[in-house]
Amino acid sequence: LNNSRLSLSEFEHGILKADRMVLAKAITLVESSRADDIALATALMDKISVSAGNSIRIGVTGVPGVGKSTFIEAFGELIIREGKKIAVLTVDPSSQLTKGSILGDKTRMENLSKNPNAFIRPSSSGSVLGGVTGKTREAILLCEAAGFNVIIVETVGVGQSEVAVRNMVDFFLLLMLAGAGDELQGIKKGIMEMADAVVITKADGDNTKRAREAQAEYQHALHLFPVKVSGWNPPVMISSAYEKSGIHEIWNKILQYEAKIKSTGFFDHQRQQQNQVWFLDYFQQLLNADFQNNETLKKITESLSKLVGTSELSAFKAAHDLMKAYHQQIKDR
Ligand SMILES: Nc1nc2c(ncn2[C@@H]2O[C@H](COP(=O)(O)OP(=O)(O)OP(=O)(O)O)[C@@H](O)[C@H]2O)c(=O)[nH]1
Ligand SMILES: [Mg+2]
Repeated sequence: LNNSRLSLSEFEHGILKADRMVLAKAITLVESSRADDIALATALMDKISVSAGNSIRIGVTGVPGVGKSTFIEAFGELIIREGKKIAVLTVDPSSQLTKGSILGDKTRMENLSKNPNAFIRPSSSGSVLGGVTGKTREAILLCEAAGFNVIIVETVGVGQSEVAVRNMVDFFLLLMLAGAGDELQGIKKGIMEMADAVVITKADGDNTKRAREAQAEYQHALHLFPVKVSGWNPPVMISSAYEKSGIHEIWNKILQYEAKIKSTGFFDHQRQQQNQVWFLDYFQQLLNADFQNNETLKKITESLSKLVGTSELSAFKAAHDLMKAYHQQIKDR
């Protein structure tokens, strides 16, 4: 199985049978930029789409070291005991440059990764295409088709990746540290506004009192934000992944949220909107790839760029010339 390429139906049936090896290979396939892989991946995504969607998608973010991985491990163990199957996908915007903390993440979720009802997969943003989140959306659908009904997307809170992740989940959880300075620890107001819940982590030992104080503070801060379109009031909770406290309460809140937005229709509405965003995003990627894979256009781009560099041509005119060349290439196909 390892070296042979799977056929479309082998992929499809393996995924529907919840074969984790096939699932892992399918995610690798959708991440590939080889032309024949893209064709197969497209056919596969089309096939499995009808079996996807049956899950709650939860985004987890927070500054490095806030305790995301440790929390997800404790959270995952709890909800597996409740009979769920959990997939954890990590989006690491730094991994393109530094290969990120992917290995660290795996070892930190050691227990969870051994559990047959869990699937942990760092997403590779190694390719130029797909932006910070790579093929995370495809991975979500593949995991759902394989029967994982709780999907966690972990991303590190350094900026650009949060908005992308917010646009692919139903519920967005922001983890925060107590007493790390009240300047919202570099977490921008915009990110707090996106949160459906805030959790103060590491509420154990000496830190418990500070965690409670931070809880009150942030709850107050959240009250000042405009009412959410979902009609949901984001709570601030405290938790210790070490003592496994507060985890159950967080899961109950998520269930409460899910019930509420399903009854109002916001759940479906949000997913439909996200699909529309995805469609346009993906089309942008295809356009970029179409352009970048053309050798003639590459050469024209280089020579125009030189002329712009020496001020022989304005950037504006050069861009329009390049567009004309692109249209010509399409005609000549
Ligand atoms: N006291 C205490 N420490 C914790 C708790 N959870 C995590 N930590 C510690 O905090 C550090 C960071 O935890 P991680 O779970 O790796 O944090 P992270 O947010 O995933 O970090 P990155 O993946 O690097 O962004 C580790 O040393 C953990 O042992 C907790 O509940 N209580
Ligand atoms: Mg982590």
